[in-house]
Amino acid sequence: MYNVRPKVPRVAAGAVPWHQDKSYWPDANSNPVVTVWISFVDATLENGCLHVLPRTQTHKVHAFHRETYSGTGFTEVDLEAAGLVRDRSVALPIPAGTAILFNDRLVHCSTRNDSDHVRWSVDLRYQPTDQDPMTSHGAGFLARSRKHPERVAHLNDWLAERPEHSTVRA
Ligand SMILES: O=C(O)CCC(=O)C(=O)O
Repeated sequence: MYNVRPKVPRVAAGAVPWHQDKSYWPDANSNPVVTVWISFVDATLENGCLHVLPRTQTHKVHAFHRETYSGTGFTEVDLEAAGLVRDRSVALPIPAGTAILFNDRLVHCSTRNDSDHVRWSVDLRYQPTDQDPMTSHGAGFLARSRKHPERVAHLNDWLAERPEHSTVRA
């Protein structure tokens, strides 16, 4: 599934709080998803680029709640309760057309857009074909390798190499 995001200037709900993408899927430990986040404009500190907490991509799912201040109901990790340190975060400003890839464990956020233009981006999410297509989040698409269209990744192919996706929560 995917989202196209027009992050409009000076709207508080444009800021996305610290979260792991996994928190958006109820079957949180058996549906590995990789996000490909592509900015259509230069993503900057001013217009609300992504920020990440390095090395959290190997964590299990942290406790989270739905925030109530933006009107959007984003999921949010309480960094302190999770033992995470905001000061270790890294901002990822990138030129237009650049892609950032991360897994569904990486703790990340984006700040609000304080520029005078829309920060357009798309986040494409890829998962094994035998997993829940998550239709409640919109229509998805089937991606195949052009070189090896016969190859299909199943959940067990993913799990074999990714201990962080075991069924135990953090
Ligand atoms: O585009 C943004 O500002 C946030 C994107 C995000 O958090 C995500 O794709 O999971």
